[in-house]
Amino acid sequence: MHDVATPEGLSLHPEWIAAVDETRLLDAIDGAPWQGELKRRVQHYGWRYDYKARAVRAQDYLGPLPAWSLALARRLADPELMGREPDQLIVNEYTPGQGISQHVDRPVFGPVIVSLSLGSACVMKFTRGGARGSAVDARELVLPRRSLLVLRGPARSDWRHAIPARQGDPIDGRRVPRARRVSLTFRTVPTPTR
Ligand SMILES: O=C(O)CCC(=O)C(=O)O
Repeated sequence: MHDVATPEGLSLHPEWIAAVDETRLLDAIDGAPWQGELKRRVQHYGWRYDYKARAVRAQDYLGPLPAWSLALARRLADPELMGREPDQLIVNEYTPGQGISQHVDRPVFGPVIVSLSLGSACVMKFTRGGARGSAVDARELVLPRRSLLVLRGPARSDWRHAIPARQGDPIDGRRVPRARRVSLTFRTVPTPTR
């Protein structure tokens, strides 16, 4: 049954990868070039996402996902998760104090978005409503390191998600300082924007 404390369509899978795999993934990611076009550093694989145009176009195809991500992509094809292998991956790096502003992933991406947290926990904030004076519905969820967040249905398409830009998070009644967090957000691109 859906937990009313979380948006419908959201599931969180703690310890989705082992600590040894977390270290291996971080080493592979840090061995690849980072792009610095945003406040935070990113790496794009599969398809480049144009943040200004908020689009993925046919010419933005970058090639297959990197070898270090393929075992994850295969696991994500599980019908309980994405139901097919993702073909797009954005790696985001957040140093303490960095976050991501609220957004809903663009419809150019497929119906399921997943995000794997490495290195540090953080709180993700979900909000809905607020247009034309309606009340804002807000929920907060702790994403532990090595957990997999899955967003589908209303959680993917109706709720905005954000990571507040701050140095620490309230977790289990105490303030936990953040460390460097690296997230792997896997998506599908059914048809690129023209
Ligand atoms: O860091 C995350 O877990 C979420 C990243 C995200 O929302 C995005 O890249 O659009």
